[in-house]
Amino acid sequence: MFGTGSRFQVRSVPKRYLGVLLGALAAVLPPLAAPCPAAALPTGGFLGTSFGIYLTERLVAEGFEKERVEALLADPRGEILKTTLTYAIVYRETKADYSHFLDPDRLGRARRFLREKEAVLREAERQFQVPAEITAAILMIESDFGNFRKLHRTFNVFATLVWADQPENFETVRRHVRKRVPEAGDEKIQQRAGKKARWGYEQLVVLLRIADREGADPFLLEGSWAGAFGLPQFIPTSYWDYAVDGNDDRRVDLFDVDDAIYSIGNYLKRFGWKSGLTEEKKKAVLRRYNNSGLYVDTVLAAAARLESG
Ligand SMILES: [Ca+2]
Repeated sequence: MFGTGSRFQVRSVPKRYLGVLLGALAAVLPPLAAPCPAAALPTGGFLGTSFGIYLTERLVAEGFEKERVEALLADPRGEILKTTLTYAIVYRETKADYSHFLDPDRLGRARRFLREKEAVLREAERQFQVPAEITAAILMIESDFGNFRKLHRTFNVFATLVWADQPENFETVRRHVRKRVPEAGDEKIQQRAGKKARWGYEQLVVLLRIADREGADPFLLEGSWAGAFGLPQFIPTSYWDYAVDGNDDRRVDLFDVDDAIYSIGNYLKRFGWKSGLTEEKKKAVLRRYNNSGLYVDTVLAAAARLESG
């Protein structure tokens, strides 16, 4: 599911010259007047940092081999993500605008998708009773049928959430959160950071189990700043519990369209979707996919337009 690539590659990064260069600059430049220079977020791996030690202890206690964990945390691709710190710790309720999903271009792409994948969609509909148009609407909104950019390493998203709950990182976390939510108080930030860290750690553990099962490099899985990945934008626990193999290649790859179609059907069925549901029951099941009334209304509106041709 992660594409190809060797596991745990370690590349040397010539950072040792940077300190020399900065030292030379400091000698010739006057002191800067910046009142509070921003602490740089960790990059280049976590091994040897207090966060790395903390995460190693927890993952080893979880049953992962120490050598494997240390190799993972030594990987230079490990970094703390600014976007996740800024957006994922404290939410600001916004009225997400989904109306652009109902524009003719997108609906045209959805109609083409329904034609091109008709056989798979109808077979999935038979198995899970989720109409093809609902599946197409979800794929359209979640990832535009895969025409989205993979932005963030999923491992780093969850590592960031765990890192953000370390007391020594609080000042940094607060600065990033307040860029987006200036009124967020310390107590709220701490409380949210704790909650997100518990959730992020659970996701990180499942991500590593998925990587083990699929024989894949966990750093190659990429997705949103919130940790969702693949065409249907599942998080690791949703992948683990509900993703299924739709093309019978014995792999569950949410970047594969057939697997994505079947996984959405399986997810919704497991949360109670069946044929003949009332509109209210449909909404309740779809809220289990994304807990937003606007999202649910947009899925149903898009599906209704697709059904009408
Ligand atoms: Ca498959």
